Amino acid sequence: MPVIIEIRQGDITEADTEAIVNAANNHLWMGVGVAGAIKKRGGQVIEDEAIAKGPIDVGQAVATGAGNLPHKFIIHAAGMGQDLQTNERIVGEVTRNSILLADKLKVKSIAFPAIGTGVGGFPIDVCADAMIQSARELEGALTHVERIVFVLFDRGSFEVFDKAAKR
Ligand code: AR6
Repeated sequence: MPVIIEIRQGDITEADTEAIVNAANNHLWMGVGVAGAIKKRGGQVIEDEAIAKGPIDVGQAVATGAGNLPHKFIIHAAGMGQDLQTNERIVGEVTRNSILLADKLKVKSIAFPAIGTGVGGFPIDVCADAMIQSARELEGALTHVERIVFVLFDRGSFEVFDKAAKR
């Protein structure tokens, strides 16, 4: 099945997808950035459920409910360990594992933030290439996921992802 890849600017908690991805660490406590926004709008219940499922290996993902958010699932993508650092290989791997988990959960649409580029300090251009490549590589291998949306908070990041997706 073909997969539609979309690049949007905005707040990921407002994404019109069945699942949204949290930029997580491997112990799954939810700090600032995307995690803070999800916790604020979805409720503490999400962090409690996530922590109970951890720790997980860096590069892996787990799903929880979405609390007060309208989504079916929050997929917590562990892009880093407790050093809060990441790299291209991990970002690619965690993107792949998050999409595969969504597919297993019969999710049709999933939204990602730019993993690692906030607290992680990872460069947005390398992130864009790694995440988009991982999404494209799964085309043809998915049963349920038909739409993958990348939601970028600021205009500059949006432009970098938009350019990477057009290559
Ligand atoms: N919607 C979309 N993108 C956002 C939002 C939002 N509401 N808020 C921030 N961004 P970050 P990381 C962008 O720090 O680097 C936490 O402590 C932000 O501008 O959320 O992977 C977690 O608990 C940046 O481009 O994730 C982990 O411990 C991108 O999302 C750790 O931070 C990712 O920034 C994860 O760090």
